[in-house]
Order: sequence, then structure tokens, then C-alpha cells
Amino acid sequence: MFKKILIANRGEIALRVIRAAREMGIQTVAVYSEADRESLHVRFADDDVCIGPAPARESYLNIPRIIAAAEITGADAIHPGYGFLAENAEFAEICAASGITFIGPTPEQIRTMGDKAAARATMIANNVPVVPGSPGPVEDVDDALGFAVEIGFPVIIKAAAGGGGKGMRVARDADDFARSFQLARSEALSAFGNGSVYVEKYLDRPRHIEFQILGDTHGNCIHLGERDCSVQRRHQKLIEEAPSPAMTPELRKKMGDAAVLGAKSINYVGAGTMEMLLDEDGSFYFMEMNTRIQVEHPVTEMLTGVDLLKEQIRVAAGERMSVTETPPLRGHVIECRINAEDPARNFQPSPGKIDVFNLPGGNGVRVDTHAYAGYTVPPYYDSMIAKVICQGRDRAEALAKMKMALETFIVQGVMTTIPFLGRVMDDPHFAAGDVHTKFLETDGAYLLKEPIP
Ligand code: MV4
Repeated sequence: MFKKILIANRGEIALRVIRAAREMGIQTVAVYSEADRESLHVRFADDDVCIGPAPARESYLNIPRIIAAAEITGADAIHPGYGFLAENAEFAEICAASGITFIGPTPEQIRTMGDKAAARATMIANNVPVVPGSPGPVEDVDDALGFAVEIGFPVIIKAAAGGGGKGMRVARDADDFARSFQLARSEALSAFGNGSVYVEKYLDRPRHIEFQILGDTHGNCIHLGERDCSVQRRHQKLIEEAPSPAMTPELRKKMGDAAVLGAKSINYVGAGTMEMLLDEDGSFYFMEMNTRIQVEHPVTEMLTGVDLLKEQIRVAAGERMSVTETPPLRGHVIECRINAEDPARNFQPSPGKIDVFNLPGGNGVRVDTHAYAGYTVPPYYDSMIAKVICQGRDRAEALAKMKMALETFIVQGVMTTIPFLGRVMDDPHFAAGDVHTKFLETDGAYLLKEPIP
């Protein structure tokens, strides 16, 4: 087992890794930027190294400085968290070349799944259902239009290097197509330096359902149930829950088998997520695989009782994962992401000092946060300041707990999404579990417009 893990991240996920390592008797090293000097991850780690100025490019994304920090402190492994370098295959390679274990999948697995067209082709080759469309990247606009006509409009053009919504364009008809294609390609080129795009049938109101995967180097690979992440705004997830309100045991078996088949086809090792779309007619399709621990992993942890961070560390060290079958799913879990943003001003970030910070609590309530009274939310990074996760015996109970949790979560000094989320909990569509990826643009649009008390 590792002796010392360096955490190449900040915020709540850095704390989450420190807790898991500490429980396992492993030492930790925090790295931090000049803007994060007062952060809890610095205080709670055994060792800490300042790796540069506030901008991520000069600190949390600066590979030489992070490797140097690991070498100076004698860390034998690096946990990348999510975001930053978590899905950077080159970073995983450099760790290996430096004799440091990257806690995550292999560089090759990261690279294959990072290229969304390659991931799609891999799934097709292994009989995992994908959305009808081009088998891989398209050559040019005529090639692409050929596939669009074949599968029928509307279609969506996606950047191979994209994911999370960047470099995507919907084309409603053939007239619209050339323009959408050029926009997607040029956006992909400027955002990723790679203009490779592919075409899929566009599903109008799908649910976003993702399966948590866990694999080890001993040939074990299972899923730990799904999460329904349909409530999103501009490709940012706001609420996640499990089980999906749309799930049945039969559908879970079919989707879960497909997810595990896809992960096994690349001998996946570590924690990963198979993102799928569930269409209104009950068809489901592979969309992307995320090769990292995700923000919403606590939903699965509460539902299954499996500590995903500890499992990541175990399997990265070459040990067997401690669960080798999908565990029983216990009740219902809902997570709300709390951001320091002002919903009345188009969710504009609201950095600054938190003066008052009262956390919710109670039976079945978990809060993952790096914030505290007196903490200053820096303007340089993601605006998420906390995650509230509530578990009930059923969805209604989880929802009731979440309402109470949001009412008793008091933050003063910065604007937060707490009141907005409270109103989503009261929405009749959400309460009925009737949500899809267009919820906040359709049935839930009023939630974005109405003044927030
Ligand atoms: C889609 C889609 C409809 N049809 N693909 C958005 C993020 C990226 N991972 C893929 N996305 C979508 N792909 C097809 N063929 C709709 C979306 C989509 C979406 C997906 C999940 C969650 C929120 C979303 C919001 C808008 C569009």
C-alpha cells in the first residue's frame, strides 16, 4: 500500500481524499495555490507545498511543479480528484515515468475515452448500444450530411475532443446543417485544437443516466447502480439522485450490463462513469465515459455503503476491490450542489468572505464542503462550495430531508444557489421525478425567472 498520497486538487474533493487516506493509515500531501493558503486541505494534510500563483495554469495545472512537490515530500502516489489534471493522459504518463502511481485508470484508457469519437467506435465494436450516427469522426460536411440524411433530422454534431457540452451543435434540417457543422468544427478547433467531429441522432428530451463503474487489476469489474443527473443548467449538473425515478429492476439490469460490458471492453481499472442517455421511449445509449471520480460520487456511496475513494486507492495499489458484486441499493439519495453564485444574475459567481455558515445535519444527511465561517471563496476556480446529500427510505423521505437541509443551511456573505434549489424541490415536476435534460428550459424555466427571496 502507498505510504504518502499527494492530492493534486483543492476544495472539497481534496478534503475527501485526505479523509479516505487518513482512514487507511496513509499520509497526505496538499498542494495549494497562493489563493488557497487558508484552505482546509492545507491544514488537514500531513504535509503541504505551495505550487504557485492563483491561476490554475500556474498551479493546479502545472505538471512540473506538482511532480516536484511529490518528489520533495516523498509521495509515492498522486490522486488527481476531478477537473484539473484528472483526465490528462500525459500527466498520468509523467507520473508513471517519475515512479509515482497515478490513482486512476491507465493513460491509454484515459486517452481512448477522452476521444469521444474513439470511445463511440470502441463501444460499437463491443456491442454496447450507442445513439444512431456516424461510426467515428466524419471527413467533411458532405460525409456528415450523408449520415444526417441516413439517420434523419434533427441531428447533433459533437466534437471528438469535447464532452460536457462544448463544441456541440444541433441541426434541425438539411438547410441548417452546413452552418451547424462549420460552427461545431470551428468551436472544436478553437477550444481543443482539434476539429474532429461526429454526428448523432438528436434526442429531444432524454434523461442523463450514468452508471458508476469500479474495476481492479484482478479482472473484477462491476457497476454500483445509476445516478440520474438530468437537472442541469448549461451542462452544469445541479441535482443528482439515485435510483433514477425512471428506473426499473429490468432496465437497470439491461443498462448496467451494457455499462459493465463497455468498461470491461477496455479492461477498465479504477472508478469510472458510463454516461448514458435514456430516451422517452425507453431506449438507452452510451454517450461518454468519464475516467475519474465524479463530483456526485457521494450519491452512490450513500446508496451502496461503498467508499469509492478508498476503493480507488486500493485498486491503484494493485489490491482487490472490496466488493465484487453490485451491492443492494439502500433507499433513495438526492444530492444538491451548492454554488457561490447569484441565480437572479444568471448564476454569476459570487466570490467573497463567508461570514455566517450554519450546516444542515441529522439522520441521513451528509455535507461535503471545504467552506467555513470566515472562509473567503476565491474568484479563480469553480464556484461550488458544498454538496448536500440526503438519504431516505424512499424518494419522498429523501426529498423531505433535502428541503429541511436547504432551509437550515445558512450562508451569509456570498450569494448561493440554496434558495433556488429549495424552490426546485417544491416544483411539482421535480417532486414527481418527471425531469429530463431540458427541464430548466421547459417545465422548470419559471424557476430561473422568478425573483428569489
Ligand atoms: C445529446 C443530447 C441529445 N441527443 N446527444 C450534453 C453534454 C454532452 N455530454 C452530451 N449532451 C447531450 N448529448 C444526443 N444524441 C443531449 C445532450 C444534452 C444534455 C445531456 C445531458 C445533460 C444535459 C444536457 C443538456 C443539453 C443537451
